[in-house]
Amino acid sequence: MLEIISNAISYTNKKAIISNGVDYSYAQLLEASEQFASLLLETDADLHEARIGFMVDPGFDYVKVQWAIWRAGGITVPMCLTHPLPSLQYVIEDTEASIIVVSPQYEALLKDLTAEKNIRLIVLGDENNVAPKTLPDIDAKRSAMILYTSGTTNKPKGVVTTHENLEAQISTLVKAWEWSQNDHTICVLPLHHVHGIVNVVSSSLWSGAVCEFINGFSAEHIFQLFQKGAINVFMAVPTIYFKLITYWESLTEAQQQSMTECMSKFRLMVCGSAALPVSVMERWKNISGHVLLERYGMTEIGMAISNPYHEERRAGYIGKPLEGVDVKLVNEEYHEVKPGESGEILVRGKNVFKEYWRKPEATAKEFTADGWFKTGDVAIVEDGYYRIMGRNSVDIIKSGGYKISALEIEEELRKYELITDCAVVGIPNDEWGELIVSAIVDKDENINTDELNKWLREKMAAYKTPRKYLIVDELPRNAMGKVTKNDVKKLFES
Ligand code: MCA
Ligand code: AMP
Repeated sequence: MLEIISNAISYTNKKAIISNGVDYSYAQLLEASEQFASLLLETDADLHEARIGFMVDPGFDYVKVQWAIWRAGGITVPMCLTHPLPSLQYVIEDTEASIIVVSPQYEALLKDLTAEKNIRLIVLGDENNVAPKTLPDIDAKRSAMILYTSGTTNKPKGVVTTHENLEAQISTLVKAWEWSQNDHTICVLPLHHVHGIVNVVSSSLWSGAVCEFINGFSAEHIFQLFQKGAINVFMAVPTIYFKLITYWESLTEAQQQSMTECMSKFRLMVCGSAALPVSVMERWKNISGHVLLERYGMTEIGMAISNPYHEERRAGYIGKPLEGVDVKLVNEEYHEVKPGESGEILVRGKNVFKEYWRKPEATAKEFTADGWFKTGDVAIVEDGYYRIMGRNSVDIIKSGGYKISALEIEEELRKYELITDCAVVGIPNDEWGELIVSAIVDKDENINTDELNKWLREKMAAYKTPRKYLIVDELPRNAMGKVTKNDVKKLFES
């Protein structure tokens, strides 16, 4: 039996989830996911790794559907709730999803597409009651989840993780950060990425803890829930801590004091997905009394490096390799660097994903001959602590904790009639980490960038669209004619 399910059986009467103000026990989660698994199966005994897309709001229903897919032998394909139709269609077509499950408000968006492609569409709330079936026994080596991640190719790739990968990723964190049944966390992150799915929801439910949900980010709502006094574990990206600090600063002195007091009782506060600026870490310590625990991860590997739970959490560093995760730094020839030298982070272990979905060449390219995964991130080790120095590719941007491919945005922009050429880069920004910006060549000089952005938002998620445009006569290029992205960044400095 899958470990997350057998664990849940041992907590049956405990509270598992709070969503929309309603409490749900582990027993309810087990029963509802068994029932839904039976519905997914219809007359089959096993979904045999069919890809099941789902677009379900964070909360009890999300976990019910996720566990049901796993228990019925399918692969979960969580879809982003804010993606426009073309991005969703890409995921649905690429995975060849055979069933799509949606919260009612997403039905209209996907109805025509699913009908046209003959995909079974299940709208939550409309499902018929079916008799519980005997569920298949799932081998941990089977594929469990596909998440889409942007990389150095223009279209996002599906990252396939097995149950064994997920179990390794979760159990390592549960041990390192000492999750227990007494914990109560809140999920404020989107649930189509590892941070929310593995670090928050799965780790808490694996441990018998309570996972509370809010739908969409709101600093005010988060602080209101903190003040109830039950939440003791919090995880977020640097942008969220930045936004919480800004909100806290807008409160009266009495409100600030009361917030500070309630946060001082927390057990743990973690930050990751992008570099945590030392200034944010220090301001948060003044506000909450907590030294944020910064850790480093990636969709393909879950978490790999983390500051310690008990020992020093060093500002500006991502910490030390987690138990069960092998890490080394290498030079361009993939030879290990000397101590004190910087190199690309390579990772090996049960946490490392199985493959990019139906992309054997891309998969092979990202691994060394002896099985180490190439992260593309460059780091250095100082006193045993890893520090991120940068990334191998300028075409990868991290904004608000989201990984975004400059190439994907450029490809879309070039389809806009009035654009002759363009170059997308990320420029440093205190709040977002990096801000996406684009230089565009507009021969006729009549591009209205508001119109352009409106057009782009119909094609891709709002968080992927440039915040600023600069119209230029030509893009900076080197002698070979290649656009020099560092010079494009400089254009925005001036
Ligand atoms: C939203 N906006 C952005 C971004 N996101 N602008 C720049 N960069 C972004 N990433 C813009 C919207 O377009 C909108 O602009 C305005 O901000 C408000 O949008 P809204 O959606 O309301 O934003 P928000 O709700 O304030 O969201 C901010 C957020 C969100 C909560 C920080 O970006 C977020 O949830 N980020 C977390 C992503 C995450 O989970 N990453 C983990 C990946 P306008 O008003 O003009 O429309 S997993 C990972 O990285 C690995 C495994 C790891 O290590 O964890
Ligand atoms: P994703 O593919 O969305 O999972 O993003 C993974 C990337 O996020 C990594 O390759 C890093 O570049 C970045 N990242 C995650 N955590 C950190 C961190 N603590 N500091 C700096 N970069 C990070």
